[in-house]
Amino acid sequence: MSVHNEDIAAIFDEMADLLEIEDANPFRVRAYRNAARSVRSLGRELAEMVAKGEDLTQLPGIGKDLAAKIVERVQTGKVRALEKLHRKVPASLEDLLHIPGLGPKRVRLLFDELGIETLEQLAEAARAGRLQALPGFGAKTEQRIIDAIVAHRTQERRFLYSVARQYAEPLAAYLGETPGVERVVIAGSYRRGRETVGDLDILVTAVADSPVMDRFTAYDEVAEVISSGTTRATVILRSGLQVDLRVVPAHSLGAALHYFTGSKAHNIQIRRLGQQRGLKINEYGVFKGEHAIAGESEESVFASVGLPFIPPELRENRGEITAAREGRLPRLIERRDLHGDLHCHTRASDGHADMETMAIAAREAGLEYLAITDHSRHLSVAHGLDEKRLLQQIEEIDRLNERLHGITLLKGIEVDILEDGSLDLPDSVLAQLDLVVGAVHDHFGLSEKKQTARILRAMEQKYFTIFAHPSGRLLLKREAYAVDMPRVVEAARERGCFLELNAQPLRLDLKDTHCRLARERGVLLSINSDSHGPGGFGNLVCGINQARRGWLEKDDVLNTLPLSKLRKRLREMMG
Ligand code: DGT
Ligand code: CA
Ligand code: CA
Repeated sequence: MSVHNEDIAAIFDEMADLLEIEDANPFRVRAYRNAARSVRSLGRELAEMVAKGEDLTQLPGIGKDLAAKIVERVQTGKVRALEKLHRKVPASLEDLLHIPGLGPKRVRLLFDELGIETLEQLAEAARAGRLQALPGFGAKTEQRIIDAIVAHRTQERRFLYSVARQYAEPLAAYLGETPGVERVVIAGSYRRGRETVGDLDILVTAVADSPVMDRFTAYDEVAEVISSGTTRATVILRSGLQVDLRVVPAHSLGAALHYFTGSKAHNIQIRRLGQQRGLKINEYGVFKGEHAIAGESEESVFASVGLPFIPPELRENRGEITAAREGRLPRLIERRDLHGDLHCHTRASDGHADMETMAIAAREAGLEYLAITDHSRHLSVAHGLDEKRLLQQIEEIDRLNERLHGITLLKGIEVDILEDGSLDLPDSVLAQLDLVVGAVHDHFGLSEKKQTARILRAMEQKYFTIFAHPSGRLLLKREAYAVDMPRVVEAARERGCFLELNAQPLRLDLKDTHCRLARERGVLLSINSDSHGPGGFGNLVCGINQARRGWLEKDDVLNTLPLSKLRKRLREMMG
């Protein structure tokens, strides 16, 4: 088991963070920070020094106590003092420390008073104005925290899933062509289908003398080799994307796959279950004493703690383990379950293709129906349709449907929700459509109360069918507008209308947790490509990823209905 200096430095940093949250003696905290810095600047591997029995206390910043922890880490693979701290302080609290203005004391307070453990929860609480109730937090602090979270997110350089995929798949294929390589799997957040990924974590099984490491570092997209050893290497691609590669023995693949797929929070829970059964679970296998009892497949790892296989998308420690134990895991939706797409654009507004081209592309994507939903007049930058042009388009769709085979076009519009919550076109014309997709395209800065009221009012309109990209966010670019999403979900339930899961990689809007909320409240989602050209239907798979992360099953999604049933459902809704 190779231990690198960075592993040890990271442990010391982590311990310093956790001790600070615990309000420990500042001298102790500083000792850990100094040690981390010292370890990082060493010219040689600590593991090697340990193996040779050298005296570590000779190193700057390393006393007897810290030297013992290094030895413990190298020889046993763990540090008991860190595990003890983790039992007291949730690991995600460390992330909160990276927000300027949030010191350990405040992090502790947020956790104790509001149960905030993650940046996500912090952002939500701040936007909801709940921080102001805490001593020492005012409206200004709250705003600063929101801004800082935004800055922090863009700073840590993440890649859209769809971007990462462009680099990941060719690299995986390249590695797969190496002599002696048996399997290549991209694990980590990528395998969990997260909307953005920080880096790629690739696992490979190979015969002993496979040149896979050399081939990896020689890959022509590699800009920098950060580290490379016999079983692990890290490179930065020219794109800036970091890739971690690990070569694991075939009999450990399941254990490694489970470990490196994460999430960390999920892994910790699984390991805990193992501990309760006297098992040690790590990236090498599941061990009873010295004896490996599982680890070749992921199924065997789950089975060792009495669980069925949990799909990667669910592994976020959001109740999937309990659900698995109780046999309540969802049967996740798949791409082939989609029968149609209810949101796309043509040249009539801001699309790049005509209606027929879009229809044929949708048919080739295996769809049975496609709703044409160009923009409405208020969105003048997109050359939105007024009443007259929309009526012409309706006629054009009728004519086209007579000619087309294997695909049916539905009549729709992406109508602007105006500032007061009214719709951009009159009922008299909306009544002639199969469906009406409503969207917010301006006044993003309204207060949460006003924005929510605006949306709720729009949803009450007689011909409102689907609320498009409900939060308005653009990943890594623009935060969601302030809106009370649980209220919106509730209103959709009462009104019997639908919410969109916009599948554009930059949107993926609704986000996973809100998809799940909608499912729990019985509100159907429509997974729409929002295509602006014939290539757009390929994005549906990104929407499916997101839906799976939101625990959605086929029956939770409107456009899994075959056309006849969809029509019936829409007619009921449109009165
Ligand atoms: P990312 O890259 O930020 O999008 O997210 P992940 O989930 O891919 O995280 P990454 O690349 O840091 O690590 C990959 C997986 O390895 C992670 O999901 C779980 C596992 N892992 C990494 N560090 C730890 C750790 O300290 N403890 C445990 N239990 N698992 C870890
Ligand atoms: Ca990763
Ligand atoms: Ca990684």
